[in-house]
Amino acid sequence: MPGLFVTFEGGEGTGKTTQLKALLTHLRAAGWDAVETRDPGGTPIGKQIRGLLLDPENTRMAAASELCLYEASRAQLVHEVIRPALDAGRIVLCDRFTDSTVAYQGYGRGLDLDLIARMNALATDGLRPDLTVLLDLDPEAGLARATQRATQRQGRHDRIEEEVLAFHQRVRAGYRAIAAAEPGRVAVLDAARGMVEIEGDVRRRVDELLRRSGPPGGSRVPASG
Ligand code: T5A
Repeated sequence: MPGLFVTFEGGEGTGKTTQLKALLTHLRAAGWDAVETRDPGGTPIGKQIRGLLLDPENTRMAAASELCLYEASRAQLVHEVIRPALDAGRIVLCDRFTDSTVAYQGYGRGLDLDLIARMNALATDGLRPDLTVLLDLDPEAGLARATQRATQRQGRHDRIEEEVLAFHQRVRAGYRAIAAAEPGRVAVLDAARGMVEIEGDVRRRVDELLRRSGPPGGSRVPASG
């Protein structure tokens, strides 16, 4: 039996990583065999590509190069991590996936949406999430959170975070268009609320999906193990 594939999407600082980790803890505590990964990244090759993509010094990167790099990292991630885990019946939680490319490179950069759909299909071999949690937040609020975190860590914004506000607003509009086109897959959650409230919403969606589709094969950790 195949596993279950859940992705977390949204603009900068919307709380994807926070919510993914909370769900992972919840699922593992309940005895599910769940793994986490992220896009771009998640593999040794993907980590190198992520470094290139987010380095704020790479100001001259062409939009087409950017698109190819995101897809290259994703192809490796699906091949090396996601597909094997799903085939083993595990629950996979992924921080960003194909919708990010539609929102950022499609709506944000203005690249052709049909081309992006074909490249996403190539990179994923047609794999689609069972559920996508879309954390929706005003980009100004999200960027403020990202800035606060960067200041705490004495770091700086990455290359994409440094884009102008209008870019991030187009990304948000892109995500909303994706959700409107696929309401069955994409759950839109108001990310301006407190972390615990959002966490409850995410759990309810995932628990409902597990009930509806039945447990993914092999995901339940045996009582003896
Ligand atoms: N990208 C990615 C593309 O352009 N195309 C693609 O195809 C893909 C896959 C990746 C970048 O690449 C772009 C998008 C990105 O710009 P990333 O690090 O994976 O970079 O993504 P980011 O959005 O940059 O991740 P962040 O870590 O900045 O944001 P998160 O994960 O959404 O937010 P999180 O959980 O780290 O929280 C941020 C801060 O807010 C606080 C947290 O404690 C933290 O300090 N917070 C809250 N504060 C108040 N209320 C809440 N509800 C909060 N939830 C979290």
